[in-house]
Amino acid sequence: EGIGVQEYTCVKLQTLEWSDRAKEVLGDKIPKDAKVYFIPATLRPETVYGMTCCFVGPKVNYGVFLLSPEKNEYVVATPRAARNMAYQALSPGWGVVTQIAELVGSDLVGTLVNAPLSAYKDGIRILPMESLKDNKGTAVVACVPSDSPDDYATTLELQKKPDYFGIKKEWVDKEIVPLIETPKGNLIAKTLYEELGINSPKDAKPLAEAKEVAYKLGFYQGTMIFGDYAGKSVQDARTLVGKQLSDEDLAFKYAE
Ligand code: A2H
Repeated sequence: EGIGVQEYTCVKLQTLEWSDRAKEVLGDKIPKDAKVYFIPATLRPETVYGMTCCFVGPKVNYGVFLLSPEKNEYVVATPRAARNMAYQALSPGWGVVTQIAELVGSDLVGTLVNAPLSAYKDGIRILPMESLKDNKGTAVVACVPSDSPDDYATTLELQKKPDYFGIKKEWVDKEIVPLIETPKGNLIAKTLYEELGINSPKDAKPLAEAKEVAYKLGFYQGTMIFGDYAGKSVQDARTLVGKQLSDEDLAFKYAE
């Protein structure tokens, strides 16, 4: 862990339909008409257009926490993230954490959520990512396989063994739409995955290298080729999409 402060954008993916297992665990704990959001923490808000699913750690413990009593809004996050949020005006009061339910990541798999600005207007699924860390961000990750090598690697793994992971193949079989033109083409994650001979999400070393190279080429030298800011540099689009999402109450900033 570094010593700097990392500022994330948490995108609000509203729950449309809970998985069967989540319904069992939640029972009648979610208040009527409440909105419950999965809130992936991202450093690349300009990539929301390419979200194909959303990851949780299957063995990670999550809670459902009150975000805003006025708006009847709740979030799914780790207790650790909820505590941090309580000191960033992202809870009912300063330092106040209100938890209404407790679940394990695997309970959440299959839940259907809304993905703002993405190509998938009918929603995307919550899917398992075994390499996801429980102590970073909200422990919820937006899957953007076009631009994140980790997301690409997990997507391929889930596509190979849907039964093993207890998911439906169509939940993960989504077209990967190019979002960003880079000096190494417009599907940087796939290109690096293949170039570095990566075979699975467990290939930690080459994946770390791919992540670094993808960030350099995508974030610093990339140009948007999709969405409202096509033609703009990725760095400009990052600010513009971030602002658009917060203006429309579709995201908030979270630091740790
Ligand atoms: B990024 P840093 Cl397109 N476990 O968002 C594992 N990974 C996590 C995580 C967790 N608990 N919480 C966040 N992340 C991921 C988009 C993205 C990201 C793209 C390209 C690169 C990239 C879509 N996934 O990150 O350690 C999230 O994935 C590469 C740096 O705080 C988040 O941003 O620097 C990033 O890691 C945060 O990593």
